Amino acid sequence: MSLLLVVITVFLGGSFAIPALLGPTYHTNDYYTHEEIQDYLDGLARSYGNRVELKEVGKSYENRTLRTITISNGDGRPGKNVIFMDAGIHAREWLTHTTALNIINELVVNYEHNKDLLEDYEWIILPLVNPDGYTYSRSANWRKKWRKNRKPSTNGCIGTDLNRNFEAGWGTGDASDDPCNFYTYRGEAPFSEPEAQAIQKVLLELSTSKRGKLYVTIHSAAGEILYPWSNVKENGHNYREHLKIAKRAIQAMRKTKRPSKYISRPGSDMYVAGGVSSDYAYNLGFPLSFTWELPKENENYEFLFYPPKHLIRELVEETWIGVRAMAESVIKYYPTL
Ligand code: 0X9
Ligand code: ZN
Repeated sequence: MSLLLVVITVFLGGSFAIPALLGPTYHTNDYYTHEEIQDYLDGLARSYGNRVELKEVGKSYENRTLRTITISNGDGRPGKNVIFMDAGIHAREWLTHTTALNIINELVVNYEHNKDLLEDYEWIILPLVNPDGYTYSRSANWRKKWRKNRKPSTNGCIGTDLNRNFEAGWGTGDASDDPCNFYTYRGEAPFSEPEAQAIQKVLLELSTSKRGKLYVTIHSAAGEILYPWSNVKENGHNYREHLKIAKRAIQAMRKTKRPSKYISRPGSDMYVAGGVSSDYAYNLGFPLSFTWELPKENENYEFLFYPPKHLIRELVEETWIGVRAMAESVIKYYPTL
């Protein structure tokens, strides 16, 4: 090999050249910080500018930027249907944004394998709804159970449960009116919280334009795919379609090496909770709306809000198989199911 070739080979193999040439890589070896998530999104926008668009949809209480990534196949056809997903509403559910990043990675970096999902649909993903709560939950071990956002209320207690802050049966069921409640404080009023407003904004745009067909909000950890309603003990009008689609996702995941346990039912069968985002989306006219609760435990019965790092890969890969199957059945069969 000539010296020139050696130099080029070493250069291309170096840590600077590879990311610059191939774009950013998503690693499953750790939980990304809010900043690392933003860097990853920026890198995708730089490398795949024709298929990726970033949009600021709000600011968190502590002024962190909330951004969506819109993924298309770059053909420029306007008015396509949209699948909208978010993750990280609850601070301690670390696996959820990791899962969202893997979904983004599949659609953008692994585009060639997944482009059928982008033919007639765009995907909009808000990977981290609650960066303040998440950052707080990372900052010390005893803060790891934090669930709410970080905005103080008038009596000095901190945080609202963002998944009780939406205008859909606000305040009913498992929702607290006590600002000091550690888990389920509903907030001062529906949409009192900037992070819930950010999701609302996206949902409103997509329902007004009638482009929004499927909303999936990713939570953990229960191993359930929940459909409307959550705030009343009733089924949504098209619950059969919801159930069929969820079952297809679960069936697809059963084919993985070590399948997690999953069931599907209306949210209110788990427990009645008012003010949740998936009910709000359904109310607005999203025909399909799910709360996807990632698996609860693995075979060692480990608690899975923040599974051990070595399990991240197989968990996010399993979920992608389910998400793919869900999207496929929506794209192929909805609304003729
Ligand atoms: O309680 C919630 O907000 C969600 N579960 S979590 O453990 N991630 O907090 C579930 C919301 C869906 N609706 C109902 N279960 N009613
Ligand atoms: Zn949750």
